[in-house]
Amino acid sequence: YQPYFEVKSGKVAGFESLVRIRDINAHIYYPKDFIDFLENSVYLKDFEEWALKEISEKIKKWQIPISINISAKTFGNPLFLEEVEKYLKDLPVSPVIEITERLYIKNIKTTKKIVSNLRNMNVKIAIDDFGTGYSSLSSLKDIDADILKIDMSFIKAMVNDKKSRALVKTIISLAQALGMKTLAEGVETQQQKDILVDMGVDYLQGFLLSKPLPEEDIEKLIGGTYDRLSFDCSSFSSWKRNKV
Ligand code: G
Ligand code: MN
Repeated sequence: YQPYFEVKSGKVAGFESLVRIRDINAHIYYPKDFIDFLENSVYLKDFEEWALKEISEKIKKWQIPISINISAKTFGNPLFLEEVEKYLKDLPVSPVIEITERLYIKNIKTTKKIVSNLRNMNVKIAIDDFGTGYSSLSSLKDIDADILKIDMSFIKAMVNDKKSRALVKTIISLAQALGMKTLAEGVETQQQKDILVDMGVDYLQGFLLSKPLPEEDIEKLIGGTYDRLSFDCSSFSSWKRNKV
């Protein structure tokens, strides 16, 4: 679970759930090592059902929004909406489903219908990797989402490149004008953070603030010290180093 932070309050606003496999030798496998296999295997359905159930339980337990990344293959499957209804509908705190901009734009009519169904179940929508691969500005008006996640490549490039900076600034203003929140992905340096805060981004996520954490660490954090999950009073990473 990787925390993301609200700039206005400086506090953690939610977690993005990320899957890792730990084998018996404690070796960690990342999605890039297994996602293609999984998506084309008979295990996909069980895996997804497990993931949705897990998120639902954690949201109820931790009382904080949790995002889940959904692949194109799953998103297009008619059973997907049924499973979301079973596990994520009308939770006390809204879950967030992340889909890539690519997927959204590729099949805009179908996607819009599914998204509207999801939103009726009180599920929020975030657009992942926003800005990559498509002419995003013209497609923005067709996207019905709660959060735009600005791709890490822009966050990296904007520090030394004026044009990238202008692009990030424009994405943020446009999103604001269209009633969407913005989240900067992959924030790794203080300089990136300062520029983004100055531009009015709503949320920050990245190694500067926190790496993804195992469930056990989140449990420890939630245990009474929630208020310290803030980048204003103490950076989350240093808090972790001192306390855990
Ligand atoms: O595509 P998506 O945004 O879902 O990818 C999230 C991935 O990005 C996770 O695997 C996470 O570990 C990684 N990640 C998160 N924050 C950072 C960061 O600050 N720098 C880098 N290089 N990777 C990050
Ligand atoms: Mn994501």
